[in-house]
Amino acid sequence: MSGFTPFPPDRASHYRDSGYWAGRPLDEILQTAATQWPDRPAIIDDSARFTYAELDRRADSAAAGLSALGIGPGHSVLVQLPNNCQFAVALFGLLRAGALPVLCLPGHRDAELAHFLDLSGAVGIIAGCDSAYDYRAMAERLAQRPNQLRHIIIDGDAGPHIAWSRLCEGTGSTPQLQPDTSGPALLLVSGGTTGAPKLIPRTHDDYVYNATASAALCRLTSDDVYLVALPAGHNFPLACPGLLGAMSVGATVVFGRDPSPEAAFATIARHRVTATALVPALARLWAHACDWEEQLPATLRLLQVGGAKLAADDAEHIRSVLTPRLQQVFGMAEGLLCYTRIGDPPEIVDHTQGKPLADDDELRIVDDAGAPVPDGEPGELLVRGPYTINGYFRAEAENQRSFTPDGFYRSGDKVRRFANGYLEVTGRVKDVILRGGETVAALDLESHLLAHPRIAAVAAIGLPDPYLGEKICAAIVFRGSPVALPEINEHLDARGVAVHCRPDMIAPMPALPTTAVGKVDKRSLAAQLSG
Ligand code: OOB
Repeated sequence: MSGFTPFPPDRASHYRDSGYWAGRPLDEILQTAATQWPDRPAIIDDSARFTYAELDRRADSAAAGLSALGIGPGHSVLVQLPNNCQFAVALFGLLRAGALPVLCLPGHRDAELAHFLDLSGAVGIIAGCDSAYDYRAMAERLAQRPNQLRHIIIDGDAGPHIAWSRLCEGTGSTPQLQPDTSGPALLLVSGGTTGAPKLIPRTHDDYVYNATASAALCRLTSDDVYLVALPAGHNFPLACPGLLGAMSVGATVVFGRDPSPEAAFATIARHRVTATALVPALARLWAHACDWEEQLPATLRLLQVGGAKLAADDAEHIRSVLTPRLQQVFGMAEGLLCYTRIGDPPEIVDHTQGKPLADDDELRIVDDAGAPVPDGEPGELLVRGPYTINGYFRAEAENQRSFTPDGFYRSGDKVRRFANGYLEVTGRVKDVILRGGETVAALDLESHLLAHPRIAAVAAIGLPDPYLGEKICAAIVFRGSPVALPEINEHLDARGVAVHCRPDMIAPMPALPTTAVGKVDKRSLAAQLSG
């Protein structure tokens, strides 16, 4: 497939020989579950509940309907569905039809979708309906641009377009395909908060490993109930271990549409949810909500937090009020996953972002000149391994920048590695403020500010300044009325923060802008504050 960079043959044989890659198509996760546990509840949402056998049948019908439209091998299709059962039906239906799903998130809008459409050459879009946003109208706007988008498929009021429910009544035959498992199974979208979003081709081999090895590491079993709280198309709730990992062990997956503590706690209680994944901002909110919510998430035995840095104080708070079984996850759609392990002592769970999933994850931590740094020193993380991509999809220029000649992905993350192999994320290489000749790491300052009891959320960014080059602006969401800068500085003083690393100004905000998965969106924040 043009624009896809495969694993080099020597590493591919090594991953096969060492058992990382099983040569199984991604769809086999469902086939196997439907054979082994046909009557177990597979997926549940507010209005539906399917056993594995039912999900399997529906995926077959969806594949037949898609094939009848002419969608099949060589085609890609944008998927922009909310967290509900149809997400799983669409995902497996597309896989069975041999088409490549492009997993967009409900938070993506015209500019991003147009970019994904142009890059992937998608022939169709499967979109949901929502009272809060008109996804159908967005799909229509996309189709008006010059491209090859021929099929608008809507789950809900389809108007003149193809109704997903009708398509899924497909009675034609389901194609029997044998995909090349070393080729792409699906395209994820990059979560970057800088630069244009990119498409990330994940192969059958690497993604089956990603999901099943994560399920094993988290010790998921068929007794577990996993709640998809983050948008289902994101790598974290999809395959780390997420939906796919849970399905691989015959567990039950509950789709949650509303991650607010009120709604999520009720869902957890109703379905006796045992495991879920959150970004730190949500985990913080859930932990604070324990002060006022009556129904607490008592059945949780695994709370994964990742996607952005979790401050140590927050980790400790989460363990004490939500569940002692907190797991930090440092991951990326491009591949590498680091997890703290079940049974790790609190110091490790609170203060590190875990260690790599696979023994064959090769990590290089390098300085600005590309030379390896000693253990304990921060540097940029470069990685290659059995489930890390070798190139973005159709992005040659970007690939020149983002991958070394010997195939390491330059993550742009700054980390330090301890002697025991665990990592601490210390920031993004580029997330620094250049203030009067000093380089200030934004994440460092943010962690200190978050420790203030009246600060609910914070982002430190540099704003242009005629004297300093950049001045430090802390955008802060306060609990209650804003706290003035002098008092904030006293707090930083008490924590020993250097004077030149303190905010020059504070911008109190009702909420911080976020990306589609709920991470702070600094690009849009900077535009907002400098405009
Ligand atoms: C996950 O994936 P993406 O692709 O949305 O974002 C990846 C980036 C990383 O490169 C890093 O900058 C940041 O998000 N990140 C973290 C982090 N986990 C991710 N930064 C600090 N601490 C962490 N624990 O975000 C993702 C994918 C799979 C599992 C978990 C998260």
